[in-house]
Amino acid sequence: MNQQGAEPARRTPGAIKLHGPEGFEGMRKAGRLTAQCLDMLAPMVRPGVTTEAIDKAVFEFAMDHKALPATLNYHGYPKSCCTSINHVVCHGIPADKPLKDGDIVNIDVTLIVDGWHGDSSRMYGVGEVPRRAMRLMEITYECLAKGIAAVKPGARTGAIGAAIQKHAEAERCSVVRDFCGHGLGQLFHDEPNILHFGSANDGVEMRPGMIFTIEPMINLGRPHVKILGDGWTAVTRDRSLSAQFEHSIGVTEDGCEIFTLSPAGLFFPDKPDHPFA
Ligand code: HM4
Ligand code: CO
Repeated sequence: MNQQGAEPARRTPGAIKLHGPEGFEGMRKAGRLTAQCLDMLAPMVRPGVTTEAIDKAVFEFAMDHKALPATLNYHGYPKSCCTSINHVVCHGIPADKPLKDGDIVNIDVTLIVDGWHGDSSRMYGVGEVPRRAMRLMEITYECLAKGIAAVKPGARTGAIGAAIQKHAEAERCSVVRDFCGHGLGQLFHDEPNILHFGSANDGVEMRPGMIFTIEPMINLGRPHVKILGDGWTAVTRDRSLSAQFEHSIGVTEDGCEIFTLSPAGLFFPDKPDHPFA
């Protein structure tokens, strides 16, 4: 599509695509549907529900809306979403184990709509959530908000990571180093890498038309992770709780556009006063 459009995606010397209005329009549709899918899951996330049932709901939502779940068969990944519970950092595989009262779970969905990828994840509390878990979710949400606030043309991508790390560590939490945000559009994972830590001088200069995710993973304990024997599930080495929030965004002339805002205001309903709750 971007080969024939009036304003095709251009390539910079750093090989990072700069998308035009067609790309932004494609991302709005994909991002909105992904957000609606995550909204649809909110009332499902309660004690006794299996992550397999959540996965099935994501698959059926995609089919009902002429979309494809990007993770399904991606490098052998077997499911339509990732469900990462408690000390699982990311890429948890939906299974037949039921959610239990007090769990916190990240659900990460990427839907492909007309070739464009909308990628977002949120935290959901299951029943009554302990105060320290609630606090971790709040801090992680704030880390994403601060990362997004650092997006503007002329600044470097490192400004995003610096803002996130500063807030996480001020709250005595740690930033996972092993996974990062990524460029996306007609590809699921593209350049640039968006680190969630580091210095404002790191990375590449942001330019209008760049599209990427910001998806900080924040731990209550140490930052180190290990991958389980299934080859996917990343867990904290110290088994401390981990949380993650993710939006897909596009850099504009004066800041950024968030493609995956919740139409129902359910991105993080526990903080309804926040910028994109
Ligand atoms: S694969 N989720 N995520 N996540 N991958 C199945 C479910 C998945 C990822 C992923 C965050 C950042 C980067 C990536 C990635 C290659 C190297 C193949 C492009 O896979 O960069 O994959
Ligand atoms: Co991923």
